[in-house]
Amino acid sequence: YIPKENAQVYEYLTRLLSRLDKNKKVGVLVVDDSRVSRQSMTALLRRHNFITFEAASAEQGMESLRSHSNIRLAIIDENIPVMSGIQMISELRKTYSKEDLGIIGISSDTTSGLSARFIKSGATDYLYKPYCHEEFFCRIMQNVERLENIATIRRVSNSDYLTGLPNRRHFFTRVAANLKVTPKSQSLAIIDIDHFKKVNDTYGHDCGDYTLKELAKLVAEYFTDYTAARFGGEEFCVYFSNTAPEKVLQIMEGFRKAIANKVLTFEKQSLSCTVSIGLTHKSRGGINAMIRLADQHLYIAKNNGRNQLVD
Ligand code: GH3
Ligand code: MG
Ligand code: MG
Ligand code: MG
Repeated sequence: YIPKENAQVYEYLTRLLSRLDKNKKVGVLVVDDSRVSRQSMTALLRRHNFITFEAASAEQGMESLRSHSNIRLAIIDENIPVMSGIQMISELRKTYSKEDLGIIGISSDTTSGLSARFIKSGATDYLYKPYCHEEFFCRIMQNVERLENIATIRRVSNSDYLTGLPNRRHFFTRVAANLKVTPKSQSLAIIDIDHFKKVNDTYGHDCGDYTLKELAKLVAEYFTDYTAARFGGEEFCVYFSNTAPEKVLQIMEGFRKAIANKVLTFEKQSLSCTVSIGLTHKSRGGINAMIRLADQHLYIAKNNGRNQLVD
């Protein structure tokens, strides 16, 4: 129960509760050879709802990271057997970037400039023993929030604000990654809404936005197994790899018909629209060459009367 009378207290407690709720998904690994030290940290972490993992050595810690993908943060003691904490951090950074894993180095040795060496080896923070509980949590929360901010930036920069679909940037990154593994076959389709300007002119810009969002939903549903994005304005694109050209053609024709048969309702008005599609399977010259070809095919589809696909 949160008392509503004091608005400031209410806001603070609500924020705290939502924080505790989010922590339930965050795994924290504690690497320390001293069981007492480990357990005092995990007990504190669990009090704030974190999922905790313990390791007594670098090797155990690495194994734990490999088998638990929910670990976002590792607290690593400098003084552990075989490999030092600093060596372990350097080793981990070969696999886990600072964007994916926060690392807090911890030590009771305050004399040797260890904090600088922690940071240089790839730690995102450090903490000296003995620590007070408040500082412990400040360090933890700062790291967790930094990772959340990175996740938000990633999500926002890869999705289209209006429709929520992946955007052009995401599309190019995904396709470039796929090109590295040299797929056997590739196809690219550009979908352009016919006379979309008329939708805006006749029903208003809000209706235009609504139409784009509804079509984007269909794009997302229809192409879940492929890479689809809002390419810009009223255009969408889909990339297929290792899919037979005949199958791609069939899928795209199916999509064109589904749009033509779809009736949308906006403020009690019914409307429908059609799309023209330019498709290509020729991948010599990379993605940009494919886009050029698909665009040429789209242009032909428009000139031939729209609501059709040109391959
Ligand atoms: P065509 O069949 O030749 O493609 O005709 P068109 O009207 O669809 O093409 P044109 O390129 O002339 O116009 C595209 C229109 O799309 C113009 C622009 O206002 C509209 N548009 C682009 N992005 C958005 C958006 O985010 N929201 C809305 N409401 N309209 C948009
Ligand atoms: Mg130790
Ligand atoms: Mg267009
Ligand atoms: Mg158009």
